[in-house]
Amino acid sequence: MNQSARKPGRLVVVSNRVAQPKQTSTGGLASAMQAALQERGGLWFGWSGKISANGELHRLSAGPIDYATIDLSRADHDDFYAGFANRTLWPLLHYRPDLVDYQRKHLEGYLRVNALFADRLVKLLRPTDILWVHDYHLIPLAAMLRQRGVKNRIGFFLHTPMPAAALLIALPQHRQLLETLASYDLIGLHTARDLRALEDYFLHEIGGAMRPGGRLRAANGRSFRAGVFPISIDTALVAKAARCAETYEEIGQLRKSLEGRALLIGVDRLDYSKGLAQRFLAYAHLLERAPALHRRITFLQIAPPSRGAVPEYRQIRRELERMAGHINGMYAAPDWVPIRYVNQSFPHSLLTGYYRHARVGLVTPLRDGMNLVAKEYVASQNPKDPGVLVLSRFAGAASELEDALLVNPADTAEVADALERALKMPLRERRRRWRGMMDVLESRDITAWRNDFLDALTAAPAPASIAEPASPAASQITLPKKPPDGPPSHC
Ligand code: GDG
Repeated sequence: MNQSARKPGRLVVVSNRVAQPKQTSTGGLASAMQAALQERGGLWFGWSGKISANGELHRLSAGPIDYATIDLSRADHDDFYAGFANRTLWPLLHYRPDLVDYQRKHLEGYLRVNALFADRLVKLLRPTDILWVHDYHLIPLAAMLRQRGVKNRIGFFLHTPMPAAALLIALPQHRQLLETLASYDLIGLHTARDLRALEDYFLHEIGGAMRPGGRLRAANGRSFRAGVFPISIDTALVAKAARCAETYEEIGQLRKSLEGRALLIGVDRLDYSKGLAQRFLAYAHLLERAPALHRRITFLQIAPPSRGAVPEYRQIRRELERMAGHINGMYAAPDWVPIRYVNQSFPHSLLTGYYRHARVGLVTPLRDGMNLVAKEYVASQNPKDPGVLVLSRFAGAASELEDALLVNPADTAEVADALERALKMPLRERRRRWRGMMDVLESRDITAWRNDFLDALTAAPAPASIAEPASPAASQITLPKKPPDGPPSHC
């Protein structure tokens, strides 16, 4: 039995969205949280996904797990979720300052919803609970809970990259917002690069210090630990699902439709961080310079739409439709379509079957915290005849999957080279590379990830025992009377 399972106290998971029982499309993270909650007993708290005027609290229990979700008002949803979280923080955290739309009203909404979460959650907590908060939507939540007297251990995991300090300081009010991270006891990041960026920001931009034992001390006096915890997948489960999918009718139909052509596959939420436009260009580059490959390969890009309320996402959708149409118009033949571009989502088990059938997995985000598709593609392969992963250096997964063909997604010629190499790669090399990556995924799967994080959080010094001044008060973030220097809506 692992250490975290032995510790008393419920686990309380807090995330923007909650995977409730009986919801079909639960991903790896949702299953990992459900397994941890099942093991310790606990509560999962977050937004219900519904919009209503009265902020209704919904309660549901399934075995040892309680679910508590709240509705958001239209204004809260627009300012917090569609605004500050997804039009300010998301592009900033993905190195896209050109897309950052900072509006004071959105920051106010973000703080308002975090305060609403804290108000509702504090009433549900018990003194022995251990809290695990997820992602960029909830940066100031611990500070707001501490203001309300919460002394429990609170951990935070950032699922996105942590960008370089030089970029973070472009965010108006960055110090007041990001210093609230010090109210957590443990901060988990995907890679050593993300950890360096966080340390650099605290140490060199906002006057923090490194304490003995590697704890970071913020200028406001509170100290916390930050560490690298690369998220993973349920490797054995994915491998099994992919084997089982061989018998699915849909997989048979795909195989038949390919008529012996090699399949290249990409699976990504429709998001500008995923580098889909650059990927399409790289594929066009390959078709242009290797006519011998025409009719012999097919690229299937699955891209379920996401965040349709945010204008940038509607724009990328239009752009990709145009590009796919253009490439097919240039190169298609009466009996061959070079790109199959599919804007819909599929059951996860079916996806693993598609991965298994693909000779090349194309995972080329411009920036990605980890990228679980890369790991799922590897775990889905047939060990006797595995495909090749072409992976962006800027996905967190690149720090672990060194046997992939690593590329800079902005260099379309380099990506085209890698695709050609992957398509021609001898079986022996494919097997060697796959084994190297699978070893990583077998030794560090999603269960190891959650246990490592929870063990580290449980081992962190109890918050009450740390001599410290009052934690930073996120509600005290002072909004400037007039906009700071620089253009008002872009930084
Ligand atoms: C964020 C970070 C980090 C995709 N299409 C379908 C579908 N998926 C599943 C995949 C995979 C998951 O969604 C996507 O995970 P990623 O990691 O690739 O990307 P994000 O959604 O951006 O996730 C990322 C992750 O958080 C975890 O920390 O790795 O960097 O951005 O599991 O298989 N699932 C189903 N149908 C689809 O059509 N059922």
